[in-house]
Amino acid sequence: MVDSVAKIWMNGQMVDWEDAKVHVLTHTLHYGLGIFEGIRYYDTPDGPAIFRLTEHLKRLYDSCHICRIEVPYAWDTLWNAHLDVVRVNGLSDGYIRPVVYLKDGPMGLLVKEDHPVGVFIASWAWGAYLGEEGLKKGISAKISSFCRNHVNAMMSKAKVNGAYVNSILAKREAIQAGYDETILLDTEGYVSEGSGENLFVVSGGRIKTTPLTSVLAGITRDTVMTLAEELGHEIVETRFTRDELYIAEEAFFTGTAAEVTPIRMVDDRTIGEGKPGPITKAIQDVYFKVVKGQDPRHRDWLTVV
Ligand code: PPE
Repeated sequence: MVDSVAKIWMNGQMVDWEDAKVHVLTHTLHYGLGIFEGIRYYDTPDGPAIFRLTEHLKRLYDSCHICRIEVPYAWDTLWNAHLDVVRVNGLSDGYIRPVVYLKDGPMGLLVKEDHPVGVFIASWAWGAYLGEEGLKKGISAKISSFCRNHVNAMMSKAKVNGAYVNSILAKREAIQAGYDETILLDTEGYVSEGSGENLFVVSGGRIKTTPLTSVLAGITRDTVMTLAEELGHEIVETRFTRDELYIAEEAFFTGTAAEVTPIRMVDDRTIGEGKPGPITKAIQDVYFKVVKGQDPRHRDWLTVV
């Protein structure tokens, strides 16, 4: 269970945690068309600060645009609601989960423009996504027998609720087999991403990441690309194969939940020396300094609550 906090913002009001409910005929529950985001806030010297709220909110609206869902609230309303959720719950750091969902309305697959749309913004405390030890020592991953959703079967730029069935199938398979996380290939067989993370490798001294085709345009991915360039590294967005991953010097996942998590093993092949490599460690280190407001750069990424 998620540890409860006091309040959830739901359709314009702050409601008590136990009262934040939807009807069983909520359309999104039946068919999965809905949009969500995952945002973290961190304890900084100036108090809790939300990391890259602008970019997350933009992706929320963009995802809705892709799926032709009209968000019934203005940008400023949702912006302030995120801040209010953090304030009212009083945690110093945590995770925020806005969801835009199709309410109960006409059933069936013909979703009309006037289908009622709801929005809620929940938050909870969420520690290291792949475990504290994983963050420090790296995790193991298994290439999935499931492919990442094909780009013309599911919109990869939209964070659609239903798209995550693909992630859940892959993740469960990997955990069942004794690994910490899964890595999906795209439908052409190239490395795509984790169940909820983008993927980077250090290969021949260069940092590579999957281009924005089959993957979500991760905000952490973008953050890490910026920070790595500032550390003097060149980043190449290019396709690579699973065997290139096997012989990479380093590999790591990025994501709001996963932050920067080193990968120490893929399909029982040790990556590099089987522990976080120097480039991964340097990026991880600067990432945590930036999100926690301990680095003078990129203060514009932080919204102090
Ligand atoms: N790919 C996928 C498929 C994905 O779900 C995420 C985020 C990312 C890449 C990284 O995106 P970003 O957070 O903008 O850097 N996954 C979210 C959901 C995780 C969950 O288990 O729930 C997250 O990290 O918040």
